[in-house]
Amino acid sequence: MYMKIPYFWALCTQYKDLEMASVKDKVKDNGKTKVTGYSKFTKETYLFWYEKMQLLRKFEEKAGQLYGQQKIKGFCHLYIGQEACALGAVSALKKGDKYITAYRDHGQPLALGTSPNAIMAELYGKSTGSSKGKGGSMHIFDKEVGFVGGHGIVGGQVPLGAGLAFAEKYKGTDNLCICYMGDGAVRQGAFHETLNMAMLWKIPVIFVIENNGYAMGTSVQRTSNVTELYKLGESYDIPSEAVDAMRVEEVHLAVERAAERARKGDGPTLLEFRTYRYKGHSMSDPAKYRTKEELEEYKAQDPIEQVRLAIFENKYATEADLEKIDKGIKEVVEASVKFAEESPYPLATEAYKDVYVDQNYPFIIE
Ligand SMILES: Cc1ncc(C[n+]2csc(CCOP(=O)(O)OP(=O)(O)O)c2C)c(N)n1
Ligand SMILES: [Mg+2]
Repeated sequence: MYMKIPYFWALCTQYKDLEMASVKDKVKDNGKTKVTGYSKFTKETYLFWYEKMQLLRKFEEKAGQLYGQQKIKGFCHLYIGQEACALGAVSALKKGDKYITAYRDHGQPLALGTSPNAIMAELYGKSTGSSKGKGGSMHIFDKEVGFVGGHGIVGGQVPLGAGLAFAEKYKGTDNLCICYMGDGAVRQGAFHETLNMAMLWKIPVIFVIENNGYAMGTSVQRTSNVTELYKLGESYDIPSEAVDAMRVEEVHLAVERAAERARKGDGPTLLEFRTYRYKGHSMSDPAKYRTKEELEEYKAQDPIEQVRLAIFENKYATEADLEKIDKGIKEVVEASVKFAEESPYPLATEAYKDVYVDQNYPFIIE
């Protein structure tokens, strides 16, 4: 059974009972919510968001094209439309914090500052890639920026994320782990076991459900009675809230609140980021299970356009300034393609390297 009303409007009705952090800043303008000011955010923050979100978008638009030309092979899941989910977290957290996610994993490392060259080379399967060409699109890793993958098993990263956070608590740091997952992952047993233990042990982890409405072609409504996913955290006494993740400011504020709780020793928070992916599940998905109107309703709330609007409203930059940023991004993306194309494939002798930490692991046959 498919939804009777467009998904977006179903979400709006769900939003109305929620206390959104900056609701006082919003006014109604011809029925559309318009933000008049998130006063705590500076010009630098807005320009950081704009530049990085554009980088994510342009990088992935290029990756999509290259996939079509069969230059990129294997799986490729694009994050287009969900950019605010990564950027609002990066601006709210600090160096030393860990990030982990599923296979839709180009956005977080790009937002954190991993070189676009290393990510593009990984998509090409080249030895200069962030996982030496052995991971591909679903397995980007970058220890330097705290990005711990890139995981292909739905929900598999959830216990790993809690484990990363436990390690920080055990070592006595004030770092935390932000653990992203899709709406499909919350129907996995491992998710529930992890939430239970994380709250019991007050582990400094922020669980983020990126609710983009679908797990492959299956809508949230078709998998459970519980469609307001933040409520799942409440069964484990975890402070939980839904967030309008088409607005990077809302993401930042929610992550900031969760981080404060985690660093104080109060344990996990569950955030349901309400978002949307503009493209199909992966490159081979024509997305026939949803309507054009539904997609357009989300595009009208585009996270980058909303940041652009806020920049103009606050006079933080002119159109010409943003065009200059866009031009720079285009060059960075083009350079990453050149770098990937000119890089060598890994040698066959690399196949057994970096598989096990223990060099004498008995099953390695040279
Ligand atoms: C344990 C497991 N079951 C099934 C799959 C196949 N699979 C890959 S992605 C996916 C959908 C997951 O959707 P969601 O968690 O909502 O993430 P999204 O793709 O929307 O980001 C499924 C079922 C898998 N990778 N792992
Ligand atoms: Mg999903």
